[in-house]
Amino acid sequence: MRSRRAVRSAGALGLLALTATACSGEASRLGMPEPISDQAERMLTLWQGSWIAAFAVGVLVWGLIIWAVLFHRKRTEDLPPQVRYNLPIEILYTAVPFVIIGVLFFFTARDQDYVETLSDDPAVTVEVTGYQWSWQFDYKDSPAKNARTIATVTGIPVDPNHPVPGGKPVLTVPAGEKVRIKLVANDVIHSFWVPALLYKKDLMPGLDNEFEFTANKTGTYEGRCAELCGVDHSRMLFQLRVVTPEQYRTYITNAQNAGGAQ
Ligand SMILES: [Cu+2]
Repeated sequence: MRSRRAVRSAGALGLLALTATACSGEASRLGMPEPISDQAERMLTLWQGSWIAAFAVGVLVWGLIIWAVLFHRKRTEDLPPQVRYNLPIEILYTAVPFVIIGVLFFFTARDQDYVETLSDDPAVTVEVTGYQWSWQFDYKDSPAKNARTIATVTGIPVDPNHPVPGGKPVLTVPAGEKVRIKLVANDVIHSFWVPALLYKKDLMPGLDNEFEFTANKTGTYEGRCAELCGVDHSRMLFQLRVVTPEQYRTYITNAQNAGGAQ
């Protein structure tokens, strides 16, 4: 009787810890950075939901183990009743994992669809070219293939141990507007990664990758190449700067006045 109570309070404690974790900001992100786009928020929710599902399965399994340890210990030298199989239980533990996989698959497919959706008319299109070992950001007047470049930012490799202020190329985008990122590589495979977007995508020679996001927090966020692309891979640093739409228009106008390049 006492051990049954112990199991119950252990379970309650576990649930309490889980709830407390889920309610306190940073811990509730379970290792993810603070999301700064609509798409990133969706990714975070998927991540948290997957962990809750995993914890639920974990609690059930730990509970069964503890129950077996406490209530089915060896008490005598007699063999316990030998049973071959229990059909309902066999069916249950074959079917339940499929149900779990089905649920995880459903939410993953739904959210991947949302995150990978491309609109017909993004407010801003930037062609991002990765090269050994930096980035070029070409602001385009439309997402079309033959679009005109209206401004360009070309980066140089950064010393990751001694980054100088202003040394990283900056990708400037407006908050609250759809931004299309077209990913281009002409030498080797790179990967565009801004941790705060909770997203990364490869830049592959000969393959035109693209994605969209809508930033919802202004600020400056670090970005880097996430594909080992050669000896100076670690120098492929950049920054994503999210500004207000007004600041963005001013930025682009100034860049255009400066000859479309800076
Ligand atoms: Cu790279």
